Amino acid sequence: MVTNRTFTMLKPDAVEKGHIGAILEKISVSGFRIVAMKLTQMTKNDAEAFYAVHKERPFFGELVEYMTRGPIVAAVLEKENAVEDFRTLIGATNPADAAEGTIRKLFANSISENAVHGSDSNDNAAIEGAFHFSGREMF
Ligand code: IDP
Ligand code: MG
Repeated sequence: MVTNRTFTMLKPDAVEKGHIGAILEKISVSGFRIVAMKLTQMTKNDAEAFYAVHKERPFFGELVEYMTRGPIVAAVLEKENAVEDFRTLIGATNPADAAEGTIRKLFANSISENAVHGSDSNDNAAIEGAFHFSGREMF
């Protein structure tokens, strides 16, 4: 069993709707330890760089607009099997397809505004965590 880290963002829609506390509670009771966390807002450049892998997708402009419109909560989380277990906890990209009890099922309204981000691999978790936090901000 390997303890590892993932990276998450509580996206602008979740923050706007006042869901920070409820989502952090789900994360905490699911066994994730908070390694780093802050309220921050991405610039257009930040969002274009963070989501560069999607730059050819038709929804890229909408995604950048959404992710920059207000503050997010960025966090690094630690748990055994963190990346995969966190993806299970958040549910499918489209909340309509997300399993009952998942964060997206509970708190998201649409495939575009889906409340929360979760890294898709250990390598991307490290890259995304380092995008938002310096080493001295991780505990
Ligand atoms: P993920 O967040 O579940 O990993 P990705 O395919 O990596 O999903 O997409 C990144 C983000 O882009 C999604 O979380 C969502 O906010 C947005 N997105 C994905 N697919 C669509 C779409 O078909 N229309 C609009 N926005 C989308
Ligand atoms: Mg993804």
